[in-house]
Amino acid sequence: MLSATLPTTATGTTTSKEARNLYCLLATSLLSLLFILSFSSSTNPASSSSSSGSSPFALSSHHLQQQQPNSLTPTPPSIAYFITGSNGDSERILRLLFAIYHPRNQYLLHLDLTANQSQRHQLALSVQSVPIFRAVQNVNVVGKADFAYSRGSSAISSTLHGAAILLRFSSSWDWFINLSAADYPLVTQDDLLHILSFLPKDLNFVNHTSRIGWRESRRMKPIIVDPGLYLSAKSDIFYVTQKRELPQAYRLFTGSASAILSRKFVEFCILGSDNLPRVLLMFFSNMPSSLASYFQTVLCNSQEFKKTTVNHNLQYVSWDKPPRQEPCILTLNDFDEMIHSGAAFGSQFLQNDPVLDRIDEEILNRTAGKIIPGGWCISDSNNDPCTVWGDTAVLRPGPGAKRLEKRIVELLSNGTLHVNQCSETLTEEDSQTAQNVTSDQNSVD
Ligand SMILES: *[C@@H]1O[C@H](CO)[C@@H](O)[C@H](O)[C@H]1NC(C)=O
Ligand SMILES: *[C@@H]1O[C@H](CO)[C@@H](O)[C@H](O)[C@H]1NC(C)=O
Ligand SMILES: *[C@@H]1O[C@H](CO)[C@@H](O)[C@H](O)[C@H]1NC(C)=O
Ligand SMILES: *[C@@H]1O[C@H](CO)[C@@H](O)[C@H](O)[C@H]1NC(C)=O
Ligand SMILES: *[C@@H]1O[C@H](CO)[C@@H](O)[C@H](O)[C@H]1NC(C)=O
Ligand SMILES: CC(=O)N[C@H]1CO[C@H](CO)[C@@H](O)[C@@H]1O
Repeated sequence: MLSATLPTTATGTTTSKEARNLYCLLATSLLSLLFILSFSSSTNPASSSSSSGSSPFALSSHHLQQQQPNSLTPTPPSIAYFITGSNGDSERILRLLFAIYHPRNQYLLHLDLTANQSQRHQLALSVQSVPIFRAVQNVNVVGKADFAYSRGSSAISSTLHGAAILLRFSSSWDWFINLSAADYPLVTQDDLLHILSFLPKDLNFVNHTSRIGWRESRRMKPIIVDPGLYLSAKSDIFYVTQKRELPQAYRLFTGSASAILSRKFVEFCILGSDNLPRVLLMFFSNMPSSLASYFQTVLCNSQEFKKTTVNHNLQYVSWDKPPRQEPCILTLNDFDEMIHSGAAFGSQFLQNDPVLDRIDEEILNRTAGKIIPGGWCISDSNNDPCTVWGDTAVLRPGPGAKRLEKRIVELLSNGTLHVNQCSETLTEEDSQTAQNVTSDQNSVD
């Protein structure tokens, strides 16, 4: 898998060694599985129903299935994560990966072109050195990287590139989530997968609004040229002196760059025969910060998908004072509020900030340098329960699932969902702005 995206990595030479390691691992896990089986059958002989299990390791544990019978919960979904970072972000990406890892998911790591190829190579080697990543083969590194200027439009092409690779790698994921190296989870993967398993798989969680406000003059009408699309060295975005009018053929929506998108919608954007995603792609190619508007505008202008949008990306962000242009850096002071918010992810954190250690300890139950434990980790070792793995369909949701459930129930409640869904109703503020736009345009003419 790795060699598919990173052709320079010599995977061939290590195969036999890997196979041996894997064999050792499987042997160890079988041994302790036998131990668990004998233990559980002696304490609880009544429940010995066996299950075929969809685990890629074909190992399933009776012990764990007693705790959480599969029949009561739907099959957990699978998430495809695309994680992007820049020069020097490898460590943050790895820490984030460890904190959101689950064998059911797919992970694609992207160090953008501001990082050199040796960092990408190093990242791939670090990934290769983790036994579970090697065994499941669900973590990959983009070998041919892109620029992703968040103030330009290259971020859209980079996100679509990531989504396209993930579509090809696995036919089984249900949602696509784009994260940056500065993001961190606020619930465990077991919490998230557990809650998502009760939701329709066509929901898209996307902050969106048609009240464009201050963004109109600063983001919608200016014309930019993003050098990330045509230069091979980092260079500044430049603004064209002319401005353009807002489109009439469709309505613009804007929101935030991070979203949770359904597989169906991602396929619509990348493989679909409807031309809307492509037309908008070209329209947004010279608009500032257009990733924050692209998916929103495609979703809300599509009859098929506008009914599937939920107006929240399940991410916690703290804003500066109005006009809310820049998200603040989250610190220990924000801990209570961000956990309380019931969000699944927080953004943005500084590298190795103490608040991340507190999240690891109190929320994720993760030891430094280890993978976040979940229902699939069945080793008895207190040191690292994830050295032996069982059925990946077994989840152990904790308090985070309750918080997330509450948040999602609020979002999906009768009033909230439809009122906030791609709403086109003009508020008084909007019509004011519309008038001001007209007068602006007159003065330009
Ligand atoms: C790549 O970047 C890293 C970090 O900036 C630096 O230490 C290293 O020397 C660079 N390697 C090459 C081959 O340029
Ligand atoms: C997304 O929307 C929610 C609810 O409107 C808001 O609280 C949050 O700050 C927004 N996030 C971003 C990144 O805009
Ligand atoms: C945290 O993980 C340890 C094993 O690493 C486990 O024994 C303990 O029960 C876990 N605590 C919670 C609250 O899940
Ligand atoms: C849900 O909203 C619809 C449309 O607004 C309304 O007709 C219906 O009575 C509401 N149902 C409940 C249970 O509030
Ligand atoms: C529109 O312009 C008027 C005066 O020209 C100003 O008072 C008002 O605040 C503006 N409204 C908005 C939403 O910018
Ligand atoms: C390409 C890319 O990284 N896009 C966005 C992914 O999501 C984060 C926020 O979580 C954005 O900041 C990135 O620009």
